Amino acid sequence: MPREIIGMLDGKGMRVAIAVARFNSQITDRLLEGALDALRRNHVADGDVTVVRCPGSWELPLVCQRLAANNSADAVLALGCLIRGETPHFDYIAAECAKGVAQVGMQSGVPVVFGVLTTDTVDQAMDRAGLKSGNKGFEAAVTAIEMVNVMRAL
Ligand code: DLZ
Repeated sequence: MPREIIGMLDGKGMRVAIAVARFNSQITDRLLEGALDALRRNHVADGDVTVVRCPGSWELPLVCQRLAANNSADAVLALGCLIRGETPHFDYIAAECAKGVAQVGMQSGVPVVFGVLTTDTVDQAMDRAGLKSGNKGFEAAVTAIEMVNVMRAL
């Protein structure tokens, strides 16, 4: 039998930091609610959760970098919502945000989960923030818990 490592969904004692963008806050507030719900359901104590608001998704990597530094969090969530407009802004911000968040995880060794929606329309974003297609904030928080336990087991 191969040795298999599985990250359990138990967040007891885990410290989780959440960076959430205010831009498109009608969506990101729902992502945050979903994330907090998932953390509570998986035994992460409210007192072990830190929420930091930043202006937009562009700023998320820097905030995540600070949150991941100095062993202050076991996992970091980046929550944001990018909706494609008529200018190339979307592509620049989405690319840098994704790259930056990934880099923070790789450089810090702390699981940093990408909970940033990139959609064409507000409706698509609403669907992914709890309306029809689940809540990506909830999913991001579950991923964070699993990853902390995977990394602890490796
Ligand atoms: C400027 C901007 C635009 C056009 N669109 C979005 C968006 O859809 N989602 C988002 O999170 N942020 C957006 N921003 C703001 C940038 O992320 C950033 O906050 C500003 O450019 C200031 O650096």
